[in-house]
Amino acid sequence: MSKFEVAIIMGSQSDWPTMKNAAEVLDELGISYEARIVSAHRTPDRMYDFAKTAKAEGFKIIIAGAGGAAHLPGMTAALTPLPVFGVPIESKALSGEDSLLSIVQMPGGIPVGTLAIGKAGATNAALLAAAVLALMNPKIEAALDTFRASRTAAVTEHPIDN
Ligand code: RP5
Repeated sequence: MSKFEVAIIMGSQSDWPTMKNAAEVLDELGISYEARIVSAHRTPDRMYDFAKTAKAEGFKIIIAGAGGAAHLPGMTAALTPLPVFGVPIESKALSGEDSLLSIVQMPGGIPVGTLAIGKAGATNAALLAAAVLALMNPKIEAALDTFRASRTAAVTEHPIDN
């Protein structure tokens, strides 16, 4: 069994600056994860092997980031019963709209929970994963409550000059 609760997968090393934001949130919440580069196009066999064994390995949730013709989240979702949250990477050519539409427009029956383009999406994918895990884990529930309370407390009532 994997000692990791969440798998963060991405299509390329170039996705890591975005996906790192998911990793940082999971770190802050004390949720174990493993980050892997798994490309639907360049390493399809690796993608297949990962997705087919992810549940048996003990992962509970997969966060998948990809850009451009972003097939990784959908193909992964087709191969595993685990929940898959997709993060559209902000591509250079089309600013991530290509990634977003590639990930979000899944056919009925194979869901990918699609987040926002870029950093916000990666951050929120981790928070969504935490919210699901919190249903079964009181420690994660408490960590998520603390995280949310700290973000609320950080919002000043009135704007200030920076
Ligand atoms: C996708 O192609 C990756 O997810 C990445 O966002 C995009 C570009 O990859 P690189 O050419 O930077 O490796 O598969």
